Amino acid sequence: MDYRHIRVELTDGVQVITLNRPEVLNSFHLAMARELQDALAVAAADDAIRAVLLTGEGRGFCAGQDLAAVETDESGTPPDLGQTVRNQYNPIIRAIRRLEKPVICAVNGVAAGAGANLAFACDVVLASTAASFIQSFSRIGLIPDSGGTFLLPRLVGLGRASGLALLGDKLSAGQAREWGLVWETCEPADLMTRAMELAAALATQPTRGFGLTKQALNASMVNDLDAQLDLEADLQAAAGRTEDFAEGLRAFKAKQQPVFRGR
Ligand code: T3D
Repeated sequence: MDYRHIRVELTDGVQVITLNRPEVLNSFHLAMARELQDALAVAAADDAIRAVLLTGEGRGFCAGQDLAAVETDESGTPPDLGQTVRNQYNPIIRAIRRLEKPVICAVNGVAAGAGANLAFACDVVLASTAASFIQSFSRIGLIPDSGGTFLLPRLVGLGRASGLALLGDKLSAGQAREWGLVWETCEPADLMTRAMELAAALATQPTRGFGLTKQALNASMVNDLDAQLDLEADLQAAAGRTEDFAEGLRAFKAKQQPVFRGR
């Protein structure tokens, strides 16, 4: 696919995806959503890609739905927002959570609405000190989508999730870090260097093991302890059959650095 609204580059095993509609703070219309869906499908299929780094061009990360692209018609028929959510956002959130490779998000500026929840769906979130997060849905009469009502209570607890969703207040990068929504904050000028360093390091690690870890963490959000213990046993059995585990064990015994190939 030719990308017009995102940029995609492969460097050191890292697929860097940059949302690229800076004039509207990288808000989503259908075409940009389709391109991001395609890039994530490529990431899943291409063994040369061992980590994904998602960021935004310009002063914003992503302002959620492009509100200018929401169709209204003169007869007063309301737009079918359910269709937008099903076609645009749900496939992206599912793809990120199901991708058996780490997804790092470098939040370079404001992340609002679906843009905030897109960031929170990623595995490791870095944020510039200039970044902020807003569940702006309530400001226009909508509900948090893109996994927000699932992930936020699990990430920050019901009280904070309710406050964020109902009040729609801007959360600074520092506050988001204190609340555990962000792994690390850095100066704006350092964000991409730090994010790339982290993503490139993850891309040299046991990718299959990461994929299995993501499966376990996803399932932990709905399983009880018994089910999760059983799943851990199954997934550990699969991890034990990977070439990377054999390499990790060999290197440990030989007191050498392992060379993981993601197999
Ligand atoms: O189909 C469906 O709608 C269902 C799915 C919903 C998912 C959602 O994400 S709903 C939530 C949609 N997003 C928002 O409500 C956020 C709207 N934007 C803002 O509240 C503010 O722009 C920000 C708080 C994010 C940033 O404020 P600020 O002051 O830093 O920037 P700005 O001046 O408001 O925006 C800069 C430009 O981007 C501006 O255009 P202009 O005036 O320079 O030509 C603004 O109109 C444009 N822009 C920002 N956000 C959006 C947008 N254009 C279209 N859609 C946007 N979401």
